[in-house]
Amino acid sequence: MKDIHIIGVPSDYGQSRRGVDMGPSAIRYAGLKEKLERLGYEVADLGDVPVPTPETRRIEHQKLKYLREVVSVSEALCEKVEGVLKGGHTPVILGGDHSIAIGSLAGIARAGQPFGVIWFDAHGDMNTDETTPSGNIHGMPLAASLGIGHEALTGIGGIRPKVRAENVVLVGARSIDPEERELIRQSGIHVFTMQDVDRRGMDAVMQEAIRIASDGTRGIHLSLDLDALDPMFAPGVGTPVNGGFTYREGHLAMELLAASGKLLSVDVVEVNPILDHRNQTGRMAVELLESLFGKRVM
Ligand code: NNH
Ligand code: MN
Ligand code: MN
Ligand code: MN
Repeated sequence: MKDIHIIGVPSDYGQSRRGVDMGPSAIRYAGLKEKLERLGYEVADLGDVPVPTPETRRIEHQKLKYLREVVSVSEALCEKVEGVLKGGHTPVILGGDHSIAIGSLAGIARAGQPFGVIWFDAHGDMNTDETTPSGNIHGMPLAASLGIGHEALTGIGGIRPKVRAENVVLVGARSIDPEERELIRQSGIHVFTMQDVDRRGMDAVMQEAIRIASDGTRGIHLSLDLDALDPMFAPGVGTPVNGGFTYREGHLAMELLAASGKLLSVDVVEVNPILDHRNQTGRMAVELLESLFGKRVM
């Protein structure tokens, strides 16, 4: 059993609501380290990647808000993740908004290729500076990792693309922007919408997702946006969308990934304690991670 190394990334530069920078604290406070230790792992918390203070920064580019800060945080995270993987450990990366995944995937790519990605999200995160309706970079990290979009984002870590479209699976989608939809089609990634989950069931969808993401790769990175879950179970997110995964669907997906033995690394993003109710979403994140790392009933 590989050791787990926790890395916090208290950055909210990828979107416009403050609070998601407190995500790492909320997830730690919900007992992450102890609960993973109880499953039998050696767990080291490496602390946080340095993030500049938002009150000292301004938006320079309306279609790529806080580009400079997102790039600097991503470069720092990339280096950490690369080191943890090269040391033979499993990185558990705590966001922060989803823009931080650019750094996660860059670090994984530097540590060894190819790898697959399962992207759990209500959204596509496949916008670029040319298609974004918001200018928020948290709507762009999957595109950037596939080499699509502004070169300052696609070039992080020096490898472009980080991941091949044929090994990328988006699960839980239910809010895609019009031009983003076109980019998703052209990219060739696999998409399982909520309707697919409704019709085929989470078991079949995840078996297929795991097969696609592990086909010819050395393992799977899970990028877990808490807004994939229904807001009933994860209210503390900046952009909630109705009609998401139930509590059990979320856990079943994690349990199936655990059983696959293919997990390389995980990032858990978009937990916003200011919008949460008594850390319900932080606790949800920890419970999902327990299932992902093998917690079982019997
Ligand atoms: N697609 C929208 C945008 O680009 C919303 C993205 N929001 C997310 N993504 N939370 O996961 O701004
Ligand atoms: Mn950090
Ligand atoms: Mn996302
Ligand atoms: Mn999302």
